[in-house]
Amino acid sequence: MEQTAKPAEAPKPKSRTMLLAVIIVVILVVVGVGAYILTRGPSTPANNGTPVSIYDGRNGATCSSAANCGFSPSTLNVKIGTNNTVTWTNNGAIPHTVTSNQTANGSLPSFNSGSGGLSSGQQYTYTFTQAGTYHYYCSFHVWMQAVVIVSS
Ligand SMILES: [Cu+2]
Repeated sequence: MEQTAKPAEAPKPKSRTMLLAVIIVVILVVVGVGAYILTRGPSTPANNGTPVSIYDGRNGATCSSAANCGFSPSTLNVKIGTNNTVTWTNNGAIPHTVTSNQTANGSLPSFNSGSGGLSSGQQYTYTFTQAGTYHYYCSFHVWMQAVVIVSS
């Protein structure tokens, strides 16, 4: 009776396996906490300037005329150094823009929330630093028009 002797298996050091397990757990915890911090978002709105609400959906139509959608207040008075940072919030259902009307505003500084528009719930903030009457509109729905009157 001949049996090949099994090669002696090297005993696995238990402490090494434990260490590996601990390292893996630590990595998972760090990644989990990191992902939580990155995805929870700010607890308070980032933009809290003088508020203007963008609305739509009135009279059963999303935004077919000035009767359905617009900016509220449609005329806003602000004073430089007091409340000249304005935050628009899209409280409507569809995207809108906040776009200065340079034809009406002439050489006054321009502002624009971006060509892609603000989705529902998104905000745009602009600080007025020069006195004047600023006409603006939504580039998607040009009948949405409003004014910010800035005094020094
Ligand atoms: Cu619009």
